[in-house]
Amino acid sequence: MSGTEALSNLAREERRFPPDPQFAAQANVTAEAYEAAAADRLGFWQTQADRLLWSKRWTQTLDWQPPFAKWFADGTLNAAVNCVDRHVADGYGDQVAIYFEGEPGDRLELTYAELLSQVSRAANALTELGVKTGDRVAIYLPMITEAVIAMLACARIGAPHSVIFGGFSAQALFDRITDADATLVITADGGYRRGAVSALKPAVDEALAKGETNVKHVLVVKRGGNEVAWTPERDVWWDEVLQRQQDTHEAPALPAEHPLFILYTSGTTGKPKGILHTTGGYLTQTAYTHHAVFDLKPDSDVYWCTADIGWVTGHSYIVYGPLANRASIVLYEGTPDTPDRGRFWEIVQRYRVTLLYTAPTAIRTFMKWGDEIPAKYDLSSLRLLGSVGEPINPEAWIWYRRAIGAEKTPVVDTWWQTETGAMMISPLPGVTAAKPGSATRGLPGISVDVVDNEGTPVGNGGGGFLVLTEPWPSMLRGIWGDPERYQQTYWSRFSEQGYYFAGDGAKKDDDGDLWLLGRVDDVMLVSGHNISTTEVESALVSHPAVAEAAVVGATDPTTGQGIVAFVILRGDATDGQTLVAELRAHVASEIGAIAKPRQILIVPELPKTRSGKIMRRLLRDVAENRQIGDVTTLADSTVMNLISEKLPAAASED
Ligand code: 6R9
Repeated sequence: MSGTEALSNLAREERRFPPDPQFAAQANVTAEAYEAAAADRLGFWQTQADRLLWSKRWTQTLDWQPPFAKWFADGTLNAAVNCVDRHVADGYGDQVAIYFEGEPGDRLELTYAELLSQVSRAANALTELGVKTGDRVAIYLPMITEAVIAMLACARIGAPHSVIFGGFSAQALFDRITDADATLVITADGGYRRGAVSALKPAVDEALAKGETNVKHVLVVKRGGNEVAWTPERDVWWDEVLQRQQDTHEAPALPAEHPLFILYTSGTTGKPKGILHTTGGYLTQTAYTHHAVFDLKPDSDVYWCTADIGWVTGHSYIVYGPLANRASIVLYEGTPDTPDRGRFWEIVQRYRVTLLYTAPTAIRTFMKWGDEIPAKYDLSSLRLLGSVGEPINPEAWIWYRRAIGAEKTPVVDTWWQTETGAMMISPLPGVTAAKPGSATRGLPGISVDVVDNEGTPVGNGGGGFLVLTEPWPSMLRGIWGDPERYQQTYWSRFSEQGYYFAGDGAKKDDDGDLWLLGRVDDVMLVSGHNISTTEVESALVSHPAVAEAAVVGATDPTTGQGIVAFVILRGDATDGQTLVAELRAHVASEIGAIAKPRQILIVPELPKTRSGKIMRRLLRDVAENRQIGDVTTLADSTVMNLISEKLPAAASED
């Protein structure tokens, strides 16, 4: 990226959504937070850390030996005590901690007192099964209460968990179990997925048969009721072992830098990286950002994050941040279209959800399904909407606020990564005048910038690489077992400046607000111009016929790369050559003739990872007429066939 390109239509967005005065008047955090953090960054984070319950308060806030950070290192605390015990001790034992909604419609409410007793039993059970402080536990569960309980039980005894998304294969499980050298696996017989039981335990059995592991036991939750094979010495039923435990457990005080979890990110190439997070700094920043960005009022809000617990969003914003703040959370097991496309809105209506956190991929899908579906439900309880996972296209942002937020709720677009552990860039709902499509600026206490190739900050109106210029409390502490790769991946690109390289491109607009442009690997070079896939996609989505778009650069003999777009139409739009011509003209008028796609293919679906991110690598294979590469991380591997079938029709125009 040249760092000087200013082609963007995005950064010229003129719609502004200042906070509603009523919302601002009651907001948890005001503009003073920026000033406090700017005046004394470490002091600011100390104040936030003091919102937690420490067994021993720290004396040294930050020990920074680049790129290795220790936060609050001589303090001790217990993450589970912070998320559960402390609320019960403060008299909130009867408050609902989890509203669980199973996909088939079964429901369960768990109060903080009940959660405490379950977590204590589970902690005792882990101990009985030989798990000790420091041992790693793999968790491979559906979205059920036991997933939260298992994570907190591990945290309670100081056994770092490694949650593996329930959609991963036996091979992926084996790789992660051996890399983390786990001694216990917690799984279920099965879980509900699109109206049927999908088995989980067979994948664990198959994984453990693949080679040597150190797994001594497999703890199995009964959920699906499906038949499972049983290895008597090794396998134990969750219910059986929990039943015989005491429902009290004395939680140890653990050092702030004690490992809390490892979470594997696949990335686009190479073996998965085990991202390591520790306790005190991670909990400080997840709790603070959840408080500040979602404006949680624990006595009255009902908070729902729709992510899966197998991703970082589930860790930080279903479990640790919200529970540390004493939220009442909704936990939903299934898909948004089971039994029908109104399921999410039915859940919002039923539990009177006030704060909703979901991903652009879901929002664009809802757009495609049409406004009339959410319109059938009472969504008036909602008072704030959040987005995470990909850049949110301005039109999707506007749709979200209008069709879901009744044109009144703040929308917070939150940028962060598995590696950052918690939100880094986001509006503050009571402070920031939001711009659709911009994550706006670094949160209080967070230092971000956009730099050019040489690591020099670009001015307003410029573009380049997103970097983090100062350490932050919830930063990854390394890649499990591979300090070299940690240094190489994140700290070598701008080693001279000592910046963390996020791998994303970004732009600063004339006000200095940030516009995230996706992974730098996805940036296209057309006739010497850097064009981001995000910009062209957002231009396409701003056309009324388009619900979703994915754009790639394909080798082109004259321009270096040519832009190829894959487009999903909205529910009522019709396919056709006139439309394709219209879309090309639309992109030209939104961005400039240089960004006009060489080809536009109307497709029924797009290839996405299991966490909902578009896999442009596979689309590049299609666009360049290559054999399609590795599809194992696709959520639905049949999607590529649907797209390839469309290919012959995709003649290029002019
Ligand atoms: C939390 C999460 C991280 C990557 C990140 C970026 C993209 C996430 C975004 C966003 C633009 C946002 N990303 N949030 N891009 N705007 N609000 O998604 O973590 O799975 O590790 O992905 O996701 O490209 O670098 P993770």
